Amino acid sequence: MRLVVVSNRVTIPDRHEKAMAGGLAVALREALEQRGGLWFGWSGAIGEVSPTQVRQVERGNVTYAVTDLSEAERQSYYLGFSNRALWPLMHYRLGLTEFQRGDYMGYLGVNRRFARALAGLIRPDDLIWIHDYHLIPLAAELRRRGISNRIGYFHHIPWPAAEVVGALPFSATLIRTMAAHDLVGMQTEIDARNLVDGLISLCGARSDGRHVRLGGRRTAVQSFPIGIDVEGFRRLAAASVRKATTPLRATRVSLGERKLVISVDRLDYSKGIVPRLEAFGQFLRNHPEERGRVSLLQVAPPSRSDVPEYAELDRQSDEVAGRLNAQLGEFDWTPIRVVKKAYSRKALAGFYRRAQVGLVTPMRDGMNLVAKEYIAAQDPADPGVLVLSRFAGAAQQLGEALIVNPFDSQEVAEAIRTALAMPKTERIRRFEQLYAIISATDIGWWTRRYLAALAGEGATLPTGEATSAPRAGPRRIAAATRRKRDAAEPSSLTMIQS
Ligand code: GDG
Repeated sequence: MRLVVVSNRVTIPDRHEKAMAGGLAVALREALEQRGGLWFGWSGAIGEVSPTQVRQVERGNVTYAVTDLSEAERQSYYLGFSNRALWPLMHYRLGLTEFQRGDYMGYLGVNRRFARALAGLIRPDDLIWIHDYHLIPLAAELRRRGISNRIGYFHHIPWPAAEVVGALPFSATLIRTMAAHDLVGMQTEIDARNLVDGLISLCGARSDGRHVRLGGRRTAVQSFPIGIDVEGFRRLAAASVRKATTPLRATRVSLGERKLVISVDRLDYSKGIVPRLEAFGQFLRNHPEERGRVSLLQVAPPSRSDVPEYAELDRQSDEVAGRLNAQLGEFDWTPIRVVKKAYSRKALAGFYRRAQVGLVTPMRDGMNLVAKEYIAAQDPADPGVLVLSRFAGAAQQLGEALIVNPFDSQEVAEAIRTALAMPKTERIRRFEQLYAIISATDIGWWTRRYLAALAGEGATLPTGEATSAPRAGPRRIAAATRRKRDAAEPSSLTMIQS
């Protein structure tokens, strides 16, 4: 069975380069290479578009089929409806949700155009796997064109409660198109439950808990918590100690013996960057004895800078970091460093390994891969501590982290203090539990599990079973650690959808 992956953005790999990005993009490419297949989506370029214009490039047994967007489509489909309406809505930020009918029409139009172009490329027994919120109505458009293949969808971001979804004009019309899939994958059980509730209350669907029935179709809705290339990241981090990257060497010089707290996020309001900086300031005010002994490094590569809310966040984060540094810093110590650029994966792995605390406090997040990368990068003999927002999907799996409410700056401040003071035995105990979970549910596990469910291999699981990864002790960790796998190359951002 050939695999067809559809995502908003498609990056065609260079002939000479093995793996351009890490994590998800590489995992999908590997799945495509194993089965042979097609990857369809937006090229990232803006141009004149004809309705079915598609450029095809062959790389081994994978065909990359891409189409450009017109400037009007980029504005309405991508910046407008996807990133100013669906993104904030799905992250529970109704106050930031900007709904424009024209944008919605543009969104539907691009999905229709993609369906038309894609339908001509599909073979009868292809498995079709659609990714993310840009492409919610795509399957329904494919069905209208007579495509009866098995179609799956994976939603990378949170799916909010029906009350929140219902605030979006035309929400019932939009979300009922989810029923055009055979399988819908969510990051967590909560997201899966929210979708099923929404389909029942907004669209009149019926459900037995495992499946939703709507419009004569039966759709399985399940959680599949996404993972990372644990072994690849572990190796990158271990190598960073043997052969320090330039940024890591520079960090050693500038930090000396000081402790480091690390945060890594796209510059996005869902990640809670500004409240986190404030919480770090709170921590230094609560514990003056820590001043001069620890710094926060926030890596925040710019993202979606054409969207006004992101430009505002850019300004705010500079302002807050500047104010806190001015109020709390010393001539020889800067409490907070915010760097707005992307580093290689290798450099990131080195930063994670060097940091005593991984501070991952999004206000909402589908999963959050940084939390898992931080764990994977630790030295098992002397690991750091993960402080994790309860509103990241990852918190459903990583209960041994210090779980915090990111809206409570005092709680976050005290968790930073607890993490910095945690005895080694407790750090090791927590690390071992967390490492066992992330390696048992790594990116390979996720891809295999999703594709097996989509292909209908084995009975579908009740919602929730997929989230409970086996808990494992140190022996299992050692075995997982020994497993050989190709290390991912340093990369630009891993995300295929943003
Ligand atoms: C969406 C969902 C879900 C960041 N800075 C640099 C860099 N990164 C990499 C990280 C990580 C990735 O980007 C970000 O992944 P997240 O999961 O944290 O967040 P989103 O981009 O919002 O992703 C999210 C994910 O989809 C997968 O389903 O977990 O909830 O929002 O891998 O390391 N990579 C490099 N340099 C950087 O400066 N190389």
